Amino acid sequence: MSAAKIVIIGSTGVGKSCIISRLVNGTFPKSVTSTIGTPYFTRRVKSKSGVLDVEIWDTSGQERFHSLIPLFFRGADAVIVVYSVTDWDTFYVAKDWIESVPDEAQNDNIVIYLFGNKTDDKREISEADGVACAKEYGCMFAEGSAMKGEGLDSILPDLAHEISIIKRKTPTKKDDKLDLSKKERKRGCCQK
Ligand SMILES: Nc1nc2c(ncn2[C@@H]2O[C@H](COP(=O)(O)OP(=O)(O)OP(=O)(O)O)[C@@H](O)[C@H]2O)c(=O)[nH]1
Ligand SMILES: [Mg+2]
Repeated sequence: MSAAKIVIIGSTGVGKSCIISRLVNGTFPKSVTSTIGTPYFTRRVKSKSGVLDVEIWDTSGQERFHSLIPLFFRGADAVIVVYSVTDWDTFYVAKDWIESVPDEAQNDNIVIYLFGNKTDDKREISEADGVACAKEYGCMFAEGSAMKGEGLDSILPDLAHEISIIKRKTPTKKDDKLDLSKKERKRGCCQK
């Protein structure tokens, strides 16, 4: 089975890059700068369905890059939508993403995983709010802390399992590659 593509999105500062660092290296970075560009990382994940290689694509939550994010949904099997449990604004942004991802990705089967980060910090959003949101949109959910290394262990195995099931059911689109040039041409008139 070819590598699965997972894209991580959410407002700036919610901890996406730190979460990836935990998922890929098992460490929390001592210092981290806001992401520019879209680096990706690879990992081999064991799940109930066997072994799956995954690519995890980091993105920038900065507003000025917002309209570029959907470019990276092409060919994606899953997105991890991150908010910070300390900040309602990031939760509303996460909801907006959850609503728009299947359309933007042109993939109704795309797996969506909602993750509430920074549970070690002063909380504004309860776990019940997160659970209710995930239930409303039918997505997977967990919350935790990249800083403490809590709540992250099951993300990749659960996603890999779900992706494996969907990949077995649906034929792969071999030509579904990222094509920046086409999208770039569209921008400038009516893109967000
Ligand atoms: N308290 C706490 N702080 C965290 C946690 N995860 C990340 N941070 C801090 O949040 C800040 C932003 O983390 P990043 O990983 O750069 O956030 P990001 O979502 O990648 O931000 P952009 O790249 O700008 O979109 C950093 O100062 C991290 O140390 C966490 O679980 N708890
Ligand atoms: Mg980042």
